[in-house]
Amino acid sequence: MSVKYAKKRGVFVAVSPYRIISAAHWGPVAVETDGERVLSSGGALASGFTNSLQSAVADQVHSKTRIRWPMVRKGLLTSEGLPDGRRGQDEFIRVSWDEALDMIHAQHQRIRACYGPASIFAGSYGWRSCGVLHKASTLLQRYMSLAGGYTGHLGDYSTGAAQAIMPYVVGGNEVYQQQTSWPLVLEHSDIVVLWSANPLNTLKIAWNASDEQGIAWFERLKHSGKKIICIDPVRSETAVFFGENAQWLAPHVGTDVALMLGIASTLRDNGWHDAAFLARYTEGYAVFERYLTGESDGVAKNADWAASICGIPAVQIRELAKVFAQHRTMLMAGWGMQRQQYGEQRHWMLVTLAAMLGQIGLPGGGFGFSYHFANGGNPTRRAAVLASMQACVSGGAQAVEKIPVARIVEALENPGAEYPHNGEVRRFPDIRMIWWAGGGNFTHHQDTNRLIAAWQKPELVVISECYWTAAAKHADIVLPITTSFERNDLTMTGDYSNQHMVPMKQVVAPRHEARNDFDVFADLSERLGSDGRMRFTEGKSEMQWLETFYEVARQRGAQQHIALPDFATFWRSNQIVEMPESETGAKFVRFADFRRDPQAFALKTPSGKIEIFSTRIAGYGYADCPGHPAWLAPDEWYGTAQPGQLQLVSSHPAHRLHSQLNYARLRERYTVAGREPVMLHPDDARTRGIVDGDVVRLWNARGQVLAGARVTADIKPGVVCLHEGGWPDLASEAGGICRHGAVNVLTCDIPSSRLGNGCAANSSLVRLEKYTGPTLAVTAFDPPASA
Ligand SMILES: Nc1nc2c(c(=O)[nH]1)N[C@H]1C(S)=C(S)[C@@H](COP(=O)(O)OP(=O)(O)OC[C@H]3O[C@@H](n4cnc5c(=O)[nH]c(N)nc54)[C@H](O)[C@@H]3O)O[C@H]1N2
Ligand SMILES: Nc1nc2c(c(=O)[nH]1)N[C@H]1C(S)=C(S)[C@@H](COP(=O)(O)OP(=O)(O)OC[C@H]3O[C@@H](n4cnc5c(=O)[nH]c(N)nc54)[C@H](O)[C@@H]3O)O[C@H]1N2
Ligand SMILES: [Mo]
Repeated sequence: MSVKYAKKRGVFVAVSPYRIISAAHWGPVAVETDGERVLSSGGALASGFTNSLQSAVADQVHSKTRIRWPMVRKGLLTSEGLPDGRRGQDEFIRVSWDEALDMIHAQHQRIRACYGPASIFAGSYGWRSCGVLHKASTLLQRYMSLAGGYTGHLGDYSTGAAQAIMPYVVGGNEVYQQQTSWPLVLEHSDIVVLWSANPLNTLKIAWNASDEQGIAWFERLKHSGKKIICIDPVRSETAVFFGENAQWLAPHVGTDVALMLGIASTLRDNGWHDAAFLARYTEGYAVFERYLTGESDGVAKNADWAASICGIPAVQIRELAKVFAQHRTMLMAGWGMQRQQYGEQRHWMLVTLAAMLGQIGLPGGGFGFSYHFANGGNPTRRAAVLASMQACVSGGAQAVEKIPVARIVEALENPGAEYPHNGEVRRFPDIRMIWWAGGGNFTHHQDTNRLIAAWQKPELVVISECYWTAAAKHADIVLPITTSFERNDLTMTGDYSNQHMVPMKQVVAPRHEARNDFDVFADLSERLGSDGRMRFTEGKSEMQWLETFYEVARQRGAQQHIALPDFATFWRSNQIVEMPESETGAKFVRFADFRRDPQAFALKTPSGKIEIFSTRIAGYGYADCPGHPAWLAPDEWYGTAQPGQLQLVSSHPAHRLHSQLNYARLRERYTVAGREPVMLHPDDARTRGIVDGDVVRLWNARGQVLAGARVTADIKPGVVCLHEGGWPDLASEAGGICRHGAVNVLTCDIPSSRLGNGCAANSSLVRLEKYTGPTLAVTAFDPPASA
């Protein structure tokens, strides 16, 4: 269907009533518009599953929490450079775009001249909207590369521990790599274990647009007659989806390594481990075996020992060892269990267990760390893949410094201090300016009260946002940015499959004074010098960039005998292009080459083999990450809980992406008493006099939040689950309580270890009681009064 356009408020938009194709992390969407407003939206692929997130476009565009125009905090206007007042408490004043950009330019130049490029933090981590052009954080970094460099970030919050350890163990990160293809899993696996994985929730999104095939593969698994096991303290949406076709095992939070050791020990004691595989394909098993048997530390890690730590009965642990050894077993692991103190140990021990089973590199056997993410295992297509915007202008500066992404508060607190990271000694930069574009750091970072204190230190904080998030409310300068439905872009679907190419066509004109990140940074680049704009934009408009990225795809496609129409025809058609299937993609088995010929296809580890003992890691001498996988008891877990304390997990939410869409009507599906729901077991509710639907207070030494009680037997007693991404709503009265239930007010901000320095949010204890204080209305989604 071709779309008719008319000029409205200076831009061409589709005319009424039309169905426009666009996309989000949650897949391609068809948006119905009258040219002025979004009327409705839904999935544009026939995937057979309804993804709730796709219905939210009207709320995204028309939300009353949109930022309408540039605003400046009063304390900055009254004393530029030496910020006055307190971020988060000051009034905001409306300014024009030119005033805002002039002010940013002047302060940016002053700070850069005084303290150098490392003082400017543009790491700006986050799930900005998808698209190959309007990549908020990339555009920020592109502008900063023109300005002379900046401090960037290392790693991510998702897999900070696993992605750091895996290269030492198997030579690649595993978490963002294609998995053994689903058709082979369905054909060959007998047992599928979902270890700390909840694909029913987490497959709703991908880093590009989701190709939406993952849940259908799990649906086929459900009816395959194979044995399915879910290991999770929560009976997750996935365990519920499998119903009686799956077994649910609920260990104490953070104790999975003990459970895996108990299984490993049983394998070894019965001679069920694959000694030939270990000898041929691994390095250092003998050292690990001395730990397993207790020869090196006096503690045998047998099933009884494991049971006393993880809470799964020893008979069940022995049974797991037996069935794993007797069948083709695929260990599919998610990432919640590595977002913990000593998180590196989880996936290292899981690879070790898989190595003992000897099935790595066989179809349907071994391990897979991305079946729950971005539809890993959905076969890779033969594809014409789009090019995309780069973070560095030609001849520009790269990041001059980087900090592990989840150590931002530690960095703000300790400028100039040395810290260990992944075998190096690094030094924190002295950060004086922060710019976030495309991330929600006030919802994503741990220990919000500690963050708020550290956040007062920089001389300038700029936030580019579509909405009045908590970060925007704690900024000096707030810039209103378009949503992806107010601009043109392009995306592939499937981070691994490249299944489709999708036009992301502008649906409506920008709301209020919102502008594209691209145009904001182009204007600022012009202020950097006479050729600044030209170097940033390369003289291209939005549509010219898209045509450039498309032409690259067309050339890549031609090499694979895929013919794409010319750009104008493609764009006019308003259609998704599906890429052809690939036989090699469908037959892909992870580590098959290595298994076939371990010399010719040696892994990128020092020994070329799977490293169960790593001489390199042992050489770092980290107490929190020894030379082989080990059980290390965390500071906050079941074993250290005082009477009344509960283990807190902050899993990823079903009806939003982190904090995105929290303001949308989808809230009605999950809120309890108008707040974030907290899952707690009936036993824990009863002893506290709590019934389903009550407002409860959760607290620890770090902070306190209100939430709505969801009393359910779908969680292990002693564990509570409050999903990540709820918007903070900290009251200045009532001791700073969060009225809404933002979990990071309660989580601890410590590194997973000094190897990965990853996020360890899931190692936190809390207390919980029925709330009896004054009624506190939720104001998280209200713009500041002055806005
Ligand atoms: N306790 C706890 N905390 C966690 C986690 C956990 O499991 N537990 N998980 C962690 C993980 S894995 C992650 S990935 C992080 C997620 O943290 P983030 O990725 O930072 O979270 P989002 O809510 O997706 O934030 C994206 C922001 O970008 C804005 N945005 C969208 N499009 C654009 C655009 O085009 N331009 C601009 N300027 N802005 C845009 C959105 O409005 C939103 O505010 O959270 C981490 N935090
Ligand atoms: N709908 C939706 N999908 C998403 C996201 C979203 O916000 N919403 N976020 C996306 C992003 S950025 C990421 S990184 C991924 C996150 O993917 P994951 O990190 O895998 O997701 P989580 O929900 O944090 O954790 C998965 C499961 O681990 C369990 N778990 C927690 N602690 C433990 C433990 O100690 N042991 C065991 N065995 N299990 C434990 C949790 O209860 C949860 O069910 O999801 C992605 N997909
Ligand atoms: Mo993530």
